[in-house]
Parts: sequence; structure tokens; C-alpha cells
Amino acid sequence: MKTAIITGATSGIGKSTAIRFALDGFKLVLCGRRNDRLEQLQNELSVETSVHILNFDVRNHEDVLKKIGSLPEEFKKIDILVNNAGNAHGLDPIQSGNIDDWDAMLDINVKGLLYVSKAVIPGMLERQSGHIINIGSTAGKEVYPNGNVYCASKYAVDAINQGMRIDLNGNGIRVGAVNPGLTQTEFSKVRFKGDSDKAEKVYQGFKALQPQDIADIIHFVVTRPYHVNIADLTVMPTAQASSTIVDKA
Ligand code: NDP
Ligand code: 8X3
Repeated sequence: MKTAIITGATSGIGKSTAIRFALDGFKLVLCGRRNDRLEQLQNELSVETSVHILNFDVRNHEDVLKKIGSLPEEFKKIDILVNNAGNAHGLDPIQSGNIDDWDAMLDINVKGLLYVSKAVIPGMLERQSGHIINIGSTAGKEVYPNGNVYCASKYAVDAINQGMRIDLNGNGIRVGAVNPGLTQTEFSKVRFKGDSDKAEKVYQGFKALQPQDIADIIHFVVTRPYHVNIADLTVMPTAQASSTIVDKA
């Protein structure tokens, strides 16, 4: 049975992906900072499959390398990496952007993804086998007003996704991005620093994507035959035409 490591498994897209993978019996390594949520998900999914949890902040490269590097034997051979941990912090014009927000987005969405990849890729190279799914965004395809640094972080994910695929070519490792549009998770609550009213308004007046929709797509991507690599997949709610055009009631 395949082993998958999912970052950002405590919420939203990562959590739904863990639940979807568990239905197929994939062995799971679930990562995040909120250990109580990891433990709860481990309890729930252990009925379906074997689950190991890893509690780290993706910004801490020493911890990332140490914890992924010392996985128990049963979980060591990682077949699938879902690089999902990430968030937007703030929605401000560049001239009034907050430096801590900029640091968080670049450190988590870009450097964190690199650190986790650095920890996982050597084993995949050794086995000449693996599949890496990088979660990008429509924000990595089109810049929108006040999206500036979040968009930059997701453009970087797009570039890293392409770079990984090029550099790992010939080593049996598939690399591809899934780029969601507006998806109803805790994303906007984090972006607006816990302001639930503001966060809910983002998804009002239309049917947003649900995290399960993205999980189904990630599951589809990783269950294609070996010769099929979905390199770059963008998905939006039907009501969304671009980052700025959304048909709201
Ligand atoms: P959520 O806020 O629901 O989930 C984010 C996850 O990332 C959480 O599990 C969180 O875990 C984890 N995370 C955040 N910061 C860190 C950190 N420093 N170290 C470790 N884990 C971290 O949002 P989504 O599910 O929507 O977001 C998942 C991915 O999807 C992100 O990369 C996001 O950019 C992307 N995306 C989201 C879209 C949307 O509209 N929702 C659209 C396009 C892309 P914890 O806090 O426990 O550490
Ligand atoms: C999340 C989608 O449009 O809120 O990446 O930036 S958006």
C-alpha cells in the first residue's frame, strides 16, 4: 500500500485529502502545527488505515528535516508528497503591507514547501519512484488587487513545480501542481486574522469549491497510471471566471 505525507493536514484541503486517501487505505503521515487536531484525525482515520502524525512548523527547517528523517520504518518509504501547508496573511496594498505578513507567506508557502521537499526527495531518488503534488493557486496564475505577496508566493510555487519536474526528470518521480480557485476552508479566516464575518463574506453569493472537491482531484491525480503525469491543473468554482471575476448573487 502506498504511503502519503500531507502537510497542512489539520484543516481544509489537507485534511480532506487525508480523509480521501484513507478511504483507499493509503498509509498516512499527517503534518501540521495543531497537534490536538492531528491526534483527533489520527484517531478517526486509524479505523481505515495506519496513520503517523508529525507536529512541526514548516518554517523550521531543522525540525522538518529531523522529524521527516526519523519516521518509523513502516512510514519511511514515502510514495506521495502533498505539499499543501500554506495560507494568505493579510490583503493589503503593497504600499501598506505588513512585513510580518510578507515574511509569513514567503517563509511558509515557499521556503516551507522547499524544506519539506528537501526532506522527502532523497528517499524518492533512492527508490527511483515517487509523486509530488504541489498545491499552487489561481493566485499563482494571475495577480489580483492587494494579492501582491500571496500571489508572489504562489507564482513561486508554480516555478518550483516546473523546476522540480525538470530537475527530477529521468528519476521515476512525477511532479505536478493542483491550483485551486476560491475554496471554502479556514483560508480566509487566517487571511483576515480570525475575523470570521469578513472571512464568510468571501464565499457568499455563489457556491465556492469545497475542500472535498480538491481532495477528489488530488486523489484522481495520484491514481493515474504511472506513465500519466498531470503536470498543472487549475480548478475554479463554476461561478468564478478569473481571480477577480466571480458571479455573485
Ligand atoms: P486552511 O487554513 O484550512 O489550511 C491550511 C493548512 O496549512 C493548515 O492545516 C495549517 O495547519 C497548515 N499550515 C499553515 N501554516 C503552517 C506552518 N507554518 N507550518 C505547518 N503547517 C502550516 O487553508 P486551505 O486548506 O485552503 O489551504 C491549503 C493550501 O491550499 C494552501 O497552500 C493555500 O494557499 C492553498 N489554496 C487555498 C485556496 C482557498 O481558496 N482556500 C485556493 C488556492 C490555494 P496548522 O495551522 O495546524 O499548522
Ligand atoms: C486562494 C485563492 O483567490 O483567495 O489561493 O487567492 S484566492
